[in-house]
Amino acid sequence: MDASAAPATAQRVPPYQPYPVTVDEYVRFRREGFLVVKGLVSRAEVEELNAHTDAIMNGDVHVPGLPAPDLALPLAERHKAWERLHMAHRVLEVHERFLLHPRIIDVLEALIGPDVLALQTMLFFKQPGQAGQGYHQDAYYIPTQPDTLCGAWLALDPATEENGCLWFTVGSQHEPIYPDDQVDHPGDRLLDDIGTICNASHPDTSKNTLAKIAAKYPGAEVKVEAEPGDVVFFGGHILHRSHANRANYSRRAFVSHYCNARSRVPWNHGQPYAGDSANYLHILARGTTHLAYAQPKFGTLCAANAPELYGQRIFDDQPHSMMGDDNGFMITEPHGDPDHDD
Ligand SMILES: O=C(O)CCC(=O)C(=O)O
Repeated sequence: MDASAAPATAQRVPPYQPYPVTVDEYVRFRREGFLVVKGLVSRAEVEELNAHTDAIMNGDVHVPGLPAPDLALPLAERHKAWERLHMAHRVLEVHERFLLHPRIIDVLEALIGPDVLALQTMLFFKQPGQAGQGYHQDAYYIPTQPDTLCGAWLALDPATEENGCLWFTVGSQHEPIYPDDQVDHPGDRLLDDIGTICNASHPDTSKNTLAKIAAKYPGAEVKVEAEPGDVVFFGGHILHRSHANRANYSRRAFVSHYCNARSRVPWNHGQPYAGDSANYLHILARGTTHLAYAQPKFGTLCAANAPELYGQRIFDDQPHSMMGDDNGFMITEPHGDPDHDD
């Protein structure tokens, strides 16, 4: 075929080996509340993100909207100034590319899809001595309605107990979202007996009263050590935390959050938005939706701008669900079979 006749998107598609999610992985995600996919992102890609992270800390890359680091400070001191960077996918191409990484979205498609909306990015620098994050539930911070939030935590350095890896309280994924009375937080207040918490995310368990909820699951907290390129997926309700970095090496991670693209999202990282939901500001990563969505600012290929690749690829006039097939893989299945959908 004459290359000039190829569709524009086909010419731009990077080499991409899809990640097929098994039914067993889906079940583990539901049973444990989290799922580790080893080596989902290549070492070369991790190195690119690490070089970018170093360049930010050294002042070689400027993050629009943030002051440049104080170059008068010694390097080690300067590095301590960076803890985490939020929502940089709106200003830096590389963050958008990792937010929409097709293999990460393959897994999300199976776990919470098939329609996936990309909401948020955080780059954790976690240099030696930097603090961890105490018990919290992510859906407390990022509400989605229906609640379909899922995090994807990409290890950029080896994450160990010593440098502050993630810990999950298995079983707590079934807990509601606890409201905080001190900050007028909604939580799952419709539950009569829910009670309230305070100081979510505080590392001190005598102040962070989610520790009392964690205590309902004795012996169920598991540490998740990870290698660069491993991705940890976790739902919005599971109690999790990380401890301070006590090592002399960094524990960097790139963390993104997503929901099913058919959930309403009354959230724009604390920034204003028009109307009753901010879906129109978040990017459609996979599938389709009847709700609004944004285009990626830097043109990373995804369902929003390349529906023929990442959208509803077959029977596009029919709704789809994720289902297990006879070979033990999660697949996208259209509805509309008269034998089943009466
Ligand atoms: O990476 C960490 O230390 C904490 C990350 C976390 O808890 C989150 O992204 O919800």
